[in-house]
Amino acid sequence: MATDEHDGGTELEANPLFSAPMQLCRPSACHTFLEVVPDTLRALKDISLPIVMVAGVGSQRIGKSTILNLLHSRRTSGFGLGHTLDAKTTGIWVWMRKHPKDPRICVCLADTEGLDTPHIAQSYNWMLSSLTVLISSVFLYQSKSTIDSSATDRLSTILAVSEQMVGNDDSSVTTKPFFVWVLRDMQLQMKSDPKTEMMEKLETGHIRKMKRSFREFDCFALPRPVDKEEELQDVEKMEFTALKKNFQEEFFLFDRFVMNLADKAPMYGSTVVTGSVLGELVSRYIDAIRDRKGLLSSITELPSQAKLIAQMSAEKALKDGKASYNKAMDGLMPRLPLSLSDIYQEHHQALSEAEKTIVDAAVGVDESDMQGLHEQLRAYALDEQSIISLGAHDTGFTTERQVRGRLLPVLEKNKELSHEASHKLWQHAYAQVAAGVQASPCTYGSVKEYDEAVAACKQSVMEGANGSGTRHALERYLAASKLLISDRETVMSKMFSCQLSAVQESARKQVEPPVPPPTQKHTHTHTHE
Ligand SMILES: Nc1nc2c(ncn2[C@@H]2O[C@H](COP(=O)(O)OP(=O)(O)OP(=O)(O)O)[C@@H](O)[C@H]2O)c(=O)[nH]1
Ligand SMILES: [Mg+2]
Repeated sequence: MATDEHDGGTELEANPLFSAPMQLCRPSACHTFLEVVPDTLRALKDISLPIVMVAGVGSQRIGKSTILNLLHSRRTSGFGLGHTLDAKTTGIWVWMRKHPKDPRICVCLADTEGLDTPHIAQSYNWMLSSLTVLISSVFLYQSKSTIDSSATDRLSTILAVSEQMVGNDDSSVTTKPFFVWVLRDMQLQMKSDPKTEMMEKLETGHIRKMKRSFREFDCFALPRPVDKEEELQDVEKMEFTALKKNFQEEFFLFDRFVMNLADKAPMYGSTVVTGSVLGELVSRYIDAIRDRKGLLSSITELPSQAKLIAQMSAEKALKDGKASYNKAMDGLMPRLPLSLSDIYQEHHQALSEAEKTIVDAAVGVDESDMQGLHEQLRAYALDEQSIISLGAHDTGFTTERQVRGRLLPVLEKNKELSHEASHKLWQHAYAQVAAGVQASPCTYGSVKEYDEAVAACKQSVMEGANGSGTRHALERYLAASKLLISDRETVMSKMFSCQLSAVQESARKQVEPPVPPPTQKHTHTHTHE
């Protein structure tokens, strides 16, 4: 082992995690929850090099610890021995080694408790393996000889629980793990390559879920390490070289394959995963299991795997449905202002897309729960009462106050933009009429003339706004326009004062005697008197 400071040799050699496996998490006293082991967290904190975790998960007593021991140091002993009176692995154990090709990377072999121990609660197993998915870079899922439906269903549950553990925390590990299905005790010749066989056995729903949780997946088959049944009991006492030749050969390939996958440290946000980051992650996920209300905390009460999957799937489907609706509404914002009926149509379209999303995402959800999901989605977008009100007043905005739901901010923005647009449009068109009102003498000979000018102006503006979102807003704007009322009053008062002066004039004429016409000078020319 290199001991220079540069590759962390001295630091690593002194670290207890390199000399023997240590338990990272252990079961709580009642074996229903997990808790971290403080000594291991302390030892982890001293590792400042990037850590790549290679974890083995699967049924009990199928050789998980053995294979991880071989990956660590070609020895059959290590994990599952010497550190506990019970030979079986409980919780998660970790054991570090340097990467064979890059000594600046620590490969952390993680051994986990078997998944189908009879007296252990299913929920405990799901938590344990889901936690392992979240902290590992290479996830070795092991089963005996075949890929059967119970193993695929169990994997599906594990992935669903791990999605719950992450929740909406987008600062979780950004590099997804690589999934390897390891078939143990493979005796038969496979029809095609293991990955193809695996993909054929997996249902579309499983593959979809795996794609969300893993960066890639593959399958590897390993033969039995020894021939005779009785020899199996002693595998852990045997040297690697004493195991069957074909096992040794396949193991070499497996080892190379795994170490190639483990040559890059995962990232946690923008930080590389070191010992302290790993410790922090483990603690955080365990806290999430213990503290999170809702579905995760009810895992322990759920009667069956199918029920759990259905509940998780329903929750995820609703979340996806809401996201789909939100996306459509966000896309609508730059197109505002629109008429209310256009918005309502877009809302309907978005809702039906979101409902399709829910149908696609909800797996194993029964019909009544499905109906509940659709109702929740509709209430989220726009509550029932508002839909009725909106339908009745399709052209007005009088019902906005009754609207609740995700549509509300769209309507509010639309109202604001419509108002602004209407204001500008009308100001421009009305400018000439307004000038006429202010002119002295008033351009309009009567209020009727003014009303006709306003009506013509309204019509031209309405024609211009026809089909656009401003039309209804414009109508409302004009109906409520104080400017028009005050201008009309101005015209009226001008008319009134004109008429008044006319009346006064005529009255004055009646009271005062008519001014006699100027007398004419007559020149009488008497020709003959
Ligand atoms: N059939 C079979 N048995 C194996 C294999 N490797 C080891 N064993 C034997 O299976 C028994 C259990 O081995 P472990 O490596 O402790 O298995 P495990 O899966 O870690 O067991 P748990 O921790 O109890 O879940 C031991 O007796 C091993 O000798 C294998 O590839 N095939
Ligand atoms: Mg074990």
